[in-house]
Amino acid sequence: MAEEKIITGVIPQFACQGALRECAVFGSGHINDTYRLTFDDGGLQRRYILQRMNRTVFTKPAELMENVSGVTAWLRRKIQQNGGDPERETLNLVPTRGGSSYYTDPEGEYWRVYLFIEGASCFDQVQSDDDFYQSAVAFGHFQRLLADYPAQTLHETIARFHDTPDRFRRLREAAEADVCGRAALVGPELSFAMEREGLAHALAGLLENGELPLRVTHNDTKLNNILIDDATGRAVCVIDLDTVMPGLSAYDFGDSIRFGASTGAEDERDLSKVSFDLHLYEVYVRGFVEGCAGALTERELDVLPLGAVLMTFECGIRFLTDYLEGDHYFKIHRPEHNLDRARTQFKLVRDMEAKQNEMRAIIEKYRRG
Ligand code: ADP
Ligand code: GN1
Ligand code: MG
Repeated sequence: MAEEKIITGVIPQFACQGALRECAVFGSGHINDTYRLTFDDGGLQRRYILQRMNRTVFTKPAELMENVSGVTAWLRRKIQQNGGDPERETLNLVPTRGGSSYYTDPEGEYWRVYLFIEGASCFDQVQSDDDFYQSAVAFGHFQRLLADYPAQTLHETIARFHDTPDRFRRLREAAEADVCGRAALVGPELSFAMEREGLAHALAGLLENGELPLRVTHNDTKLNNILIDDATGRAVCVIDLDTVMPGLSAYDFGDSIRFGASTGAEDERDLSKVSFDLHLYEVYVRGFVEGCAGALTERELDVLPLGAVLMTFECGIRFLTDYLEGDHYFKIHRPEHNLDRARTQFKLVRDMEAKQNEMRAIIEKYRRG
């Protein structure tokens, strides 16, 4: 059971139904603190997800929750129109008893509650080709459902989130400042990154010159941000909507590949186990192109392989920066966790660079749908 003050101070603020039976730490996200709540409602079990939003990462909770409310209401409507189940196919916020989408506790922590999506699971690594294919269809479909969302109403919840040139600049500054005295420990990793300044700029330029359209994207499309139905094996729901913002389709595609098409875990210490799996990449391309159902331009399809390298590189840069700055952003569970994570990402970047021709050929194979 979690801390007493969550049970007595936070949970009663929300309009959950029944009597609380259990509050347990849940999931493996790197950002928020997540709990699974179990209630007994006259013999009926009701479960919810309670989250303490990370207030260092998300500094404007009202804006963040406005995005989440807007996007989930939009998805709800679309799912209803398509004859789906809106209680399972999108996140559903449970308001506070005062009718707000979130609660601020006396210590200034921000909390929210979602209905728990039953009978579905999240995976930290691909278990079967079909799971990965399903996640690809779902993320593609998600993008299509939001294609006509009024993007100008979305707040930028994290400024410059996928601005890779800016991430690159911040890594250089972190290495120069070297506040923890760790720069000397990461010479090869820093050189690897510094040799690739051109890569950091590759997609940003295409957006600036109008070659790529700005879309509403999820921006954090890793496999464990999708729920797969235990009974049917189909993707049920896209979760973790904190970073839904205008972005490039290549970001969403790329981030999924980064995480899911690796033969090893994101934090694997034995790098011989980490490589980029072209077969899984192909599985994802097939699903994503299908899910987007013709919504992507030819140019967007061209740059998907670049998106994969770039998102992997960017994530490696972010982990390395956090390691140099003293691990204040991503949750860590061991001292060199962020460095281990940076190393897997850079190993994947190298492997993807070597396989760019094959990656492009696979796009050609599926681009006509
Ligand atoms: P983080 O930003 O920390 O990654 P997430 O919103 O992704 O937080 O939630 C963390 C984990 O909690 C997910 O990977 C998933 O396992 C679980 N989870 C989140 N929302 C739900 C939900 N509505 N129903 C069931 N499980 C959920
Ligand atoms: C974080 O929240 P989570 O664990 O789904 C991060 C992503 C990174 C990812 C790396 C808001 O995702 O950008 O790609 O870790 N989310 C945020 O695993 O920074
Ligand atoms: Mg998550």
